[in-house]
Amino acid sequence: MKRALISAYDKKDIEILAKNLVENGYEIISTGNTAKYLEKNGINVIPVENITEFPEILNGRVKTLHPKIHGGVLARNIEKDLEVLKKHNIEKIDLVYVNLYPFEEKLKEELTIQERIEFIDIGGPTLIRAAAKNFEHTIVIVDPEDIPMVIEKIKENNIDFETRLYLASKAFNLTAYYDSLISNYLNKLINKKFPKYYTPSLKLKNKLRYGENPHQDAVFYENTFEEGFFNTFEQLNGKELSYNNLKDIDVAWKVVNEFDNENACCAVKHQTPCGVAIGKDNLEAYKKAYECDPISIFGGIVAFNHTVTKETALEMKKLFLEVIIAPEFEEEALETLKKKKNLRIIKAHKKPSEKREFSTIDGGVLVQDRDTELFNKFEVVTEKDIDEELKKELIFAFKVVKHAKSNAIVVAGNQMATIGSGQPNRIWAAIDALKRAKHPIVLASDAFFPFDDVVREAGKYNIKAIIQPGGSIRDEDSIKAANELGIAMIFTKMRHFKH
Ligand code: 93A
Repeated sequence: MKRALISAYDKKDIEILAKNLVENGYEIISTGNTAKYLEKNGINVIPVENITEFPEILNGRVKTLHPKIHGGVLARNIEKDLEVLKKHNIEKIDLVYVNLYPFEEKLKEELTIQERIEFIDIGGPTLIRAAAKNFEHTIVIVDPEDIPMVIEKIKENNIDFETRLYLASKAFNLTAYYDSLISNYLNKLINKKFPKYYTPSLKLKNKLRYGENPHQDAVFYENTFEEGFFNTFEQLNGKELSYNNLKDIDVAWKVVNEFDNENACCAVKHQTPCGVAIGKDNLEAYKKAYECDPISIFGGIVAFNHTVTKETALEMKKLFLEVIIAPEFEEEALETLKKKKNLRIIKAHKKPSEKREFSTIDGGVLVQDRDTELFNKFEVVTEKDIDEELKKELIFAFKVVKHAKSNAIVVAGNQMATIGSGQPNRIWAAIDALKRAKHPIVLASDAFFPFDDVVREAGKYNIKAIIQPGGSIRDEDSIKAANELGIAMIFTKMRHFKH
């Protein structure tokens, strides 16, 4: 007779498993509540205590941690091991089904450390790992979705090597994830920024149609330890979000969150803002963002930091947009936009919260703090000074240039940003932004000027003030050029490269 051990916090489908196992010649061993549940469903169960001849102790902290259990799980079906079992009066356990204490769910509840750690399962992962290590001799199931497949194979008496390996791989995948949650929780308590091992808790959310391009496969893993993407963003309408949508939403939402009290609108194309503006209301902000660059916004992603009104919705309807993001939508605005069946409408519930950023390179992952600051200083370095109006434009432009791909130059005026970005040198970005700007009043640069060329180019467009980090060995050249041209210049002493 074969034996199966079933120990499940979530009892979903275990009666189906147990019933089928019994029909196929298995005896069932179970822990306290699992045994009660199965017996209520008319299944005969051997309580673990009967095997261990030891009661559950320490409020259930020790239930299955016993050689009579683990000997049975870890023994191979080879003569040597079976003799040992016999000698110690242990019976082989051929199948293990475990569903762990819900540590992940409990992270979302308000609990003390002491209450939380009670949901760290010890015996469950130990059973899973033991069975998975011994996968050639002990079947391990950790996912209720695998129950029908395993039952079928047991019926056919055909639990082959590949199936066993697949189940073992899922088992260790689960325990690694489970431990990552515990590790991240404890790490958060001690506030260690970069622990020795990188153990993100990422759970497969969905398969994407494709990656950046149709020939690249892609999926989305959600960070379940942190807030999670879909806790922040709720999709109210439209086609499934694509790989590129997800990345663009991230940028657009970060840009508008640079502004709190003002009505900001940001259009993003290919992960770079292509129009950003502040308006007296939502509609004006949108119209101005559109005007910044009426070409690139086509097929773009548009974000707001305030409620989208009906008027704005009607205006946006005229254009083909991929995604619209806002914290709120007026009822009529939503109705208007929903007429476009494919248009993805995203309601954002929270401000950006992730404190770190990750990027991959061949052979590793780079982790850094997210760039949440703006400047260290705000120092006028020229003969010419600025007034409040210019200061407003400069800060606006600098907030935008931070989010544009380097080398980035933003030319702004009338609270509208024209963005030159992604150039391997600064002057091309400057020429591009200056040429296209509707109101060239101020210029912002994400990093210092190695030469005076950008200042001289700005002079051609009567730029009144420039904001840049400063710190080049040739800063004096740029200051001299600004003085000659009557341009005011601010040093911020903070660079904002974004690659
Ligand atoms: O407290 S434990 O870490 N100690 C154990 O020895 C043990 N063995 C199984 N938790 C243990 N389990 C877990 O109990 C299982 O992973 C499962 O989640 C739960 C099932 O308990 P019950 O059958 O009483 O509902």
